[in-house]
Amino acid sequence: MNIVAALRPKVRSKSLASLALAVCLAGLTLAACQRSPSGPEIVISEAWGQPLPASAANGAIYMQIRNRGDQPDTLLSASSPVCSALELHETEQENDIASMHLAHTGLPIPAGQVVELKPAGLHLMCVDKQADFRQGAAIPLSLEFEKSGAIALEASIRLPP
Ligand SMILES: [Cu+2]
Repeated sequence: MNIVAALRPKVRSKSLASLALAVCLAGLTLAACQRSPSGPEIVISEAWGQPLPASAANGAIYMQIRNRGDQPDTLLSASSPVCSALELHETEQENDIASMHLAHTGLPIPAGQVVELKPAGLHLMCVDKQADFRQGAAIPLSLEFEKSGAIALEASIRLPP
């Protein structure tokens, strides 16, 4: 009896994670072995920033951070080769005056949810930008998550949707 046949009765009654493990034990695919059966799965989409005059010192970047996994994760920090710092900011509205402050602690990304960085809310602030935020430009970013590690992406500079 080979190992796949031996495992089959158990696999039928269990989850996909067990199936992945069975495939892993059978040595059929390396990819199945490297994927943990559960955890966060971060997908970042629609990263963008508004076009700005070249003289503007800072530029805001927005995006949707989705966690398709079954465990929470936390955005710890962000960086870009074209920003002196890439800070997580939160905009607050008080008496018709908008002000920004640094969000000091990490940003939780709960399992199965989407955290939206958008105008008048959370954003990443490219401080002392060295890139021109002209329409059509792409700004390289790297976001560091507690469990998922670093995720690289580009934000496109365009008009608001
Ligand atoms: Cu800001």
